[in-house]
Amino acid sequence: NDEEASAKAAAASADSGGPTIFDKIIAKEIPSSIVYEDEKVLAFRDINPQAPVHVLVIPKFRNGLTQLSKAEPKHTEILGHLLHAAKVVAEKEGIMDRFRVVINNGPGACQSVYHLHLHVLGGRQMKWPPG
Ligand code: IU
Repeated sequence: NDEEASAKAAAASADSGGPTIFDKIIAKEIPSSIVYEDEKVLAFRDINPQAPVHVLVIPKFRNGLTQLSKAEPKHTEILGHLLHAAKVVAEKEGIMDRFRVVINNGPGACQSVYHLHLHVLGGRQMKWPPG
């Protein structure tokens, strides 16, 4: 709803380049519900799901990728790995033929955590265009 959307927009902040809560999730200092993990990426359930399936896929080593707009040629391998992991998540969650992958970039797109992450969403009819 609108109230939730504006709360999320207000929570959106700028890129400080500092550590984020995802570092603690990767270090398992904060528990998360892990869906998939390998040496490069971690996929875990979003704490505030926007669909029956809402999983975040993140690089374990941020390496400057606070947001997609910071991507450089050195990041192409991890970017591909993240997208492949999103597919694996969709497969594991049983939504292979009906899922969406979203990257919010910057305050104007409601990015709130500055550690690159893919949202994998599904398990309900998705609307287009997204809000
Ligand atoms: P965004 O694209 O930066 O807005 O997405 C950040 C997501 O991280 C958002 O969907 C939050 O619900 C989610 N999240 C989380 O899963 N666990 C946390 O501890 C925090 C945020 I803070």
